[in-house]
Order: sequence, then C-alpha cells, then structure tokens
Amino acid sequence: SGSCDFAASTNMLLLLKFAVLLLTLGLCQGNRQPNILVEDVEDVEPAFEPSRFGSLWPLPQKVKISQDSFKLGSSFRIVDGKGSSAGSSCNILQNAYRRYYEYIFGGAKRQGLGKNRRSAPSELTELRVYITSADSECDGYPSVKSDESYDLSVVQPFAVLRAPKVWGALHGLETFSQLVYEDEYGAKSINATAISDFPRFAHRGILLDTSRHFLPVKVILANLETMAMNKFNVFHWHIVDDPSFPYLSRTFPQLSQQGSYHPYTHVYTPADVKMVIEFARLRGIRVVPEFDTPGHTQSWGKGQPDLLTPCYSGATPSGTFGPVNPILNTTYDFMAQFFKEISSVFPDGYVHLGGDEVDFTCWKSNPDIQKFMDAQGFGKDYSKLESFYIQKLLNIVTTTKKGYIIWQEVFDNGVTLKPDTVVHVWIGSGTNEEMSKVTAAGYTTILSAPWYLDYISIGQDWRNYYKVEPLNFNGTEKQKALVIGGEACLWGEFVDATNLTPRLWPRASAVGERLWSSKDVTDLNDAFNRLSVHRCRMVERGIPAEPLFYSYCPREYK
Ligand code: CP6
Repeated sequence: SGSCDFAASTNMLLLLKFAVLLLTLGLCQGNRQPNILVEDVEDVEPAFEPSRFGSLWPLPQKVKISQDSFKLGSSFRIVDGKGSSAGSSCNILQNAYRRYYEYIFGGAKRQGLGKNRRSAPSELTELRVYITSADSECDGYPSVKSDESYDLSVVQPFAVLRAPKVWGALHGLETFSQLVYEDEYGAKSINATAISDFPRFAHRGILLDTSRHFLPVKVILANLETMAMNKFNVFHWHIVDDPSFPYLSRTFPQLSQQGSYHPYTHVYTPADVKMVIEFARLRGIRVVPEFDTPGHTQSWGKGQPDLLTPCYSGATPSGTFGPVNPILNTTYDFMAQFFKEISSVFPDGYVHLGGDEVDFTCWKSNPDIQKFMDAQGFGKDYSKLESFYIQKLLNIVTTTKKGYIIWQEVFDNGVTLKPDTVVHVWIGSGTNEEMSKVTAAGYTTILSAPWYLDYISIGQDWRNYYKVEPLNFNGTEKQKALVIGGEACLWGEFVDATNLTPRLWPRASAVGERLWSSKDVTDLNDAFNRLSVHRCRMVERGIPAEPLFYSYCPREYK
C-alpha cells in the first residue's frame, strides 16, 4: 500500500502544479503585475546539514567562527563598556539588553547570579557594548543615512560589541544572541567568534496593509519585533486604502469616524500610532506611512464630502465616486492641512504618497473634468491630469520639509520630481527594465516587484525571493548606487491577525538576507540550513513562523 500511496500523492502533486500554473498564467495577463514566478513550485529536496555559519541570519559581511567554545557563565551580563558614548541613560540600549538577555536565557530564572561567584576558566562573563562615536543617536530616530555597522568579538572572558551608533549595536546584539546555542547538557554555549558587519542596502522594508483588514496594534508590534530579528529597518505602513480608513486624524476625525470599519474598535488612535513609532525606534526601525492618493481613496470619501470625483452615467451623476477630484481648490486645501498633520505625527524624513493604479473611467465620465482637461490643453490624456494632481501634492508635501516615496506610475507619467524622490518599483520582472529607466533618470529607487509575499503557492517560494539580485539590470555603477534597497509587500486582501505572521515569516527572511548580506551570499543549500534553524529560533521566541519543509524544532510552537 506504501507504493500505492506514493503514486496517488505524486498525481495529486502534479495536478496541483498544473492548477498553480494555470492560475498564475491567468493572473499574469497584462503587464501591470509584480513579478510572480512559477518555477520552483516543485519541492526541491534540500541537503540537510548544519551550516558552518550555524544559524546566523542574515549572514554577516565577515564571519570567523572558531572551534573553541565557552559556556555563558551563570552570572553572564550584557553591560555598557567603560567610556562608551551611551550608557545607563540610553533607553534603546538598556531596553535591548533586557530583551536579548531574555531571548538568550529563555526568561528562565537562573541561579548563582551573585556578583562574587568566580567564573570557571572557559566561561564568558560579559558582553560589553561600546558606542564609539561621540553622538550615539540614542535619542534620535533611524534614517536612511543611519550607520548600522558593528563589530563583535567573542573571546574569553569578555565578548565585545563595538558600534559607532546605537543602530549598529542593536544589530550586534541580535547577532550575538544568534551565536548562542545549547550544548548536549543544555548549557548555553558560544564559540570564539569575530564578526564585522554592515548592511548591503540601507532600505530594508516590510509593507503591511491595515486597510483591507484592520491589524490590531499587538500584531503590528509582534511584526516589528520579528523584523528586528531579521535586521529589517523600515516599516512601510500602508495604513489606509479603498476599503477602510483606520487612521484617526486629529484634524479630520470624521475620516475614520465614517471611513473605518468601526470608529472605536478598528482605528489607530494618536496613542496607538505613538506606540508603534516608539516600539519601532527602540528596534532601529523607521515607520514610513503611506497615504495613497489620488486612487485607492474610496474610504476617504465617506468622511470628506467633495474630496472624490463624482462619476456620471450619461448626463447625470451616478452616485458613485472615483479618484480624488483634482480640479477643486478645496482638494488642495484639504491635502495641505492633512499632510501638515501627518508630517508632525510621523517623525520619519519620508512619507509614501502612493500614486499607483489610478483608474481614469470616472474622470472620463465627468463633464466638469472634461471641461478642465480642455482648458488645460490636456486633450484626452488623463495621465496628464493625474500628473497635474500629483505635482500639486508634491509641492504641498515639500513645504512640510518631508521627502517622499512614490509608486513607479508617478515617474512613468513624467511628473517633475525633486532630485531626492524615491521611486518604488513594483511592476515587472527580476531583470527589471524599470530599474534601468528610473536610475538612468537619476532617481533613488527601492524594489518590490519580485517580493509580493501575499502571493502564495505550494513549494519553497522563499527560494525565488532569495535568488533575486536587485542590481541585475542594465545600467552603470552610478545607476546601481541609486538602488537603496527593497521591500517585501504583504497586501492585506487575504491577511488579518489570524494568518499574518506565518504568511510573512520566514518567507520575508529570504528578502532580509538578500538586502543585508553580501552579493555573493547565494548558496541556497546553506541558506536552507541556516534559515531552518533561524525559523525555529523565531518559533522559540513566540513567533508562529511557518516551516520551510518537513522538519522539527527542538522546542515546537505552543
Ligand atoms: N493596493 C494598492 C494593492 C496593490 C497596489 N496598490 C496591488 C496590486 C497588484 C497586486 C498586489 C497588490 N492591493 N494600494 C499596487 C502597488 Cl498583484
């Protein structure tokens, strides 16, 4: 019966593959699609063998691990190094010491914490953390320019972590915690190690969508925690969209009053937003909010009359609404007030202004819009009207002293952009034409096209995310230097608190390593073996990250 079962399951798998292929081909009609690959749906049998890099993820730039191992002494402590430019008053560090101490020792009560207890000769007693530049940035926010580098040396009896800024120290603490393992008697151990590390790309983001489904703050915080474990540093908060408007605006409270799924239970209050931003800051993560206009704005219309374009059927309004109405002065007054608030609520240097997928049908139907088009000499080219709107919006946001990120369509339509604009590429394939064009025009860019993690299929799709080389496009070195990173996107149509974490992790971890580690870190087998253990570590830390393949964890999720 064993062979019979096998035949049946093989047929099942073939059928499934065929279905997946059909579905994918269907979805990929037309080119307004991110890069969704069909190869690799077969379950590639990996070679299970421990990596010589243990469970480090993402792999640091330079790693030397020796055979010599130490025990973490029973009085092991993480402490400020003498002469460090940040110490007991730096809450980023003190908070992180506590967090990583708990992760290393599993929160278990340990005996013999007494100061006088002498350490055995092969014990590690301290991890000393030194911030080496005069300004530790402890009281600031991370930015795209932050120095995230660190050096870690694990030698007896003191391990030493050195970083110019707190941001590097945070990454170094995570790395240190990843080096600790249990020997055969369950004693916490670590090998003599020398690591020198820094990120390959400065912008390493995760997009979460809180409009299609409301995500409780708890879920957002858990995700930030997991991002830190994977050295991600940007939370792209796609906070509002067509279905709901959960952002509680102090200036325009009626937006969430009318536009959220529920005005008390399904909104982010100013206190919630503050909490998310501070939780992220303590982990070296930027919060970049996206307020996407002029499309994807149905929910805005409920609390802000006259903001959206009335659609017509024939000569009369149909009662439905289209994108933001670009021909009214009141629209721009509203946007000026709204983005003034946003610029003070969100401390990051950038806001994401969207600008994607604008549907022209409603604009075309509206006689006032047609008159305006004629008067402006736009003819029948509605992308000119779209650009007219975006141009005015960009000028408004510029007065708030923020930089902006926009989806690629805004660039495609030829809008004049400030030189420091970041263009977010989401359409196209791995060898991305768009990346060539955007960087040839001199703009900074971030890549998401290959990393739409809401798209799921059977098999190890993390391998496809991992194989992406972001600089694999035609262009000069100068062009490639304009690629500051990428983002894994988890759009929310089919995602809420019940399935977000396992859908995102560890698949997003593959993107994390691609954006952090050296270009030549491409060994899929080594990645599988490190990522499997890293996945179990996330599980042990209470994160329900899904498995890569058949496997077990020493401590399963409970
Ligand atoms: N919502 C918004 C979305 C998408 C985009 N913008 C999207 C488009 C295509 C796919 C997945 C998501 N759901 N606001 C495009 C950037 Cl396949």
